Amino acid sequence: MAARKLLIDVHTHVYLPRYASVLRSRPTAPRILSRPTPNGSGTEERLVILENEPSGGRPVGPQYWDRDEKLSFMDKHGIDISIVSTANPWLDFLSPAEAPSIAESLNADLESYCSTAPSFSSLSRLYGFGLLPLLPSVPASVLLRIIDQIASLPHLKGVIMGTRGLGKGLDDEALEPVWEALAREGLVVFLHPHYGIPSSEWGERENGHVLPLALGFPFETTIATTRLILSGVLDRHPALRLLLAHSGGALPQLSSRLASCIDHDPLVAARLRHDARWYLGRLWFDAVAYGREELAFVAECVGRADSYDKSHQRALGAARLLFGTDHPFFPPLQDTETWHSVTENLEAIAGVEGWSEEERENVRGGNAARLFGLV
Ligand code: 5CU
Repeated sequence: MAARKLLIDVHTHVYLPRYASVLRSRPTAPRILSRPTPNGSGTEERLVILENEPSGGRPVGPQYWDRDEKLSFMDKHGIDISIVSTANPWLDFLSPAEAPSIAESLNADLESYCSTAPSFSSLSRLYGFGLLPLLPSVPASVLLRIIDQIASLPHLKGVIMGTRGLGKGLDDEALEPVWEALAREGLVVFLHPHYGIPSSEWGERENGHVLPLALGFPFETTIATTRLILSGVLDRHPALRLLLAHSGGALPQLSSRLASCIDHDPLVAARLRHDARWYLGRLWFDAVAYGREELAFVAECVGRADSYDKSHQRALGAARLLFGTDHPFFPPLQDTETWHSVTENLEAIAGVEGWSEEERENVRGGNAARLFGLV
């Protein structure tokens, strides 16, 4: 099958049944709680995962754990392949003693979720990102053992990772063996936010989930990736492949300011091997930006590492952007056949000025097929 015809979703989540059971067993967030339905006719489950989430949480149901629901969502939107990841907050709330074995079990569960899915040609419709027990005091030897496990599972193509690392962020020296092993094994790191920025920044007016999701999530990714770049991780591990959620947040917009601040800081100026903007061209970005102007802008910033010409930059950047949906988050408020959160991202890809049809096809699936070794 020609890779350029595939629609591949690289940003799509699941709470596997084992994980949902853990959430159901918890008295505090993150948790799944059960309560009577408003009309009193039965019970309903609600998901409470974000800081300051209203205590009643949000509706949660089989779309979060049932594989048939994932496949039916894919069919409805013409998605051929999904690279599925556990949704936030991963294992962050577990104790360092219990997280490693739960990580190993969930990785095995995800392999079986993918490997027993329908396939077409020589490909499965489902692949996955595994989990690492990234918690303070989990020894490197345990992390390396679980990286080995993930690398040995044929449908797992990488790991999903939050921004806290082992508790001190992604610029922590203790993560060096982890970066080295991930790079050596060719596992893609999908960097995803959860914590946002302190909720004190959101004021007193009730704005639902809008500020934490629209701004907090991308700012968290921006800060974490910047710290990773500043610590030289990408210089020391050139083979490390990082995929940033939500098109890298504000990093493209702020990359020249970052470069200038580095240039003018005596402590940091000599630390990196490259100008800060160069590192953008070494990263991958999901195309979950909801607008063609934003995609065009990200592509230009990413392509700037290798060209001075604006339309060439946009074309080069197209090789680093990958379609995603964020399913099962952002369902439509009214019942519709397809999800606006998905069609809007597909329309954005179709609408970027200056992209050739081949570049659009690459963003839809060709780039993912190559990044995850599906061709
Ligand atoms: O709506 C949300 O809370 C989320 C979330 O938690 N994680 C995610 O990936 N997208 C939306």
